[in-house]
Amino acid sequence: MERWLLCRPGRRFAVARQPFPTPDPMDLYQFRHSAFCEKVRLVLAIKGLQATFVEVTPGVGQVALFRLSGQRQVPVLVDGGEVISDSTAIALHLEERHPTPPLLLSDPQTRARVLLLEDWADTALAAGARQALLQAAAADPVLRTALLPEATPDPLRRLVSAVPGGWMAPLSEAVGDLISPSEARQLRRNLDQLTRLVAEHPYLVGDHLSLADLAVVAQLSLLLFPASAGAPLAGCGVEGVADNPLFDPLFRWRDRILAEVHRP
Ligand SMILES: N[C@@H](CCC(=O)N[C@@H](CS)C(=O)NCC(=O)O)C(=O)O
Repeated sequence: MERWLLCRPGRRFAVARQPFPTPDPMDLYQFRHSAFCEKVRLVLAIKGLQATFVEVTPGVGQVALFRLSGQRQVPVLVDGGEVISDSTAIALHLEERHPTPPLLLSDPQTRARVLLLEDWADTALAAGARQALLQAAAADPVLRTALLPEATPDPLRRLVSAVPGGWMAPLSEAVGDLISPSEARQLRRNLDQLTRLVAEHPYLVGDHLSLADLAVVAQLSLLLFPASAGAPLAGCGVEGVADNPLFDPLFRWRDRILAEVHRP
């Protein structure tokens, strides 16, 4: 069946670790640079599952996504006959269908810690990281051009890149996307706490990799893009965070988790 009505063709690729195909083909509707989509890709990768990644075009693609899933946000996973939206719901669905390796850990207390930390990553950390990235992109033409949807026509891409950074800041402010000084301080405090946690323990909860680690790692990708983001984003990030030596151990931990998941 043709599944390309939603999105521009050309971006289908699969997680490569699984030696055997899963019984049901899965499609992940995504924005490539969304941290919530990255979280789902990490869950798929650690479980060795294959999925076709379908890049959704912001706007027009989301109308079709609404028809598919009843809402307009990515990620959406289509697993056989089931359509699941929201990264947490997708992670829980995959955990139930493919319990190995377990990402919620076994005992109820540990599971509760994993889910609480995952929710913190998806809310407070996600909001801070997104605002900090938008602010950085407003000032940096390379960053904001690289973050444009892949379907963006070249003339518009050139136009966005040509706008001087200072001109974008008031626009960003007008739509309430700029991070306030107190939010920026809170983000740095939270990153500092995370840095301390990972300095003492290889994983955020218990002795094994869990959904909490993957949720935090996914959001950190907005602050310092990992190698998997590709050129020119890989290695770029939010000034004051990505280039802050205090956070080096945190991003080294992030890269170690990505290596464990077999992702660059
Ligand atoms: N709680 C959702 C959040 C998903 C979300 O915020 N998705 C963003 C991309 S990062 C989106 O689709 N934004 C488009 C829109 O809201 O129209 C999850 O965990 O999946």
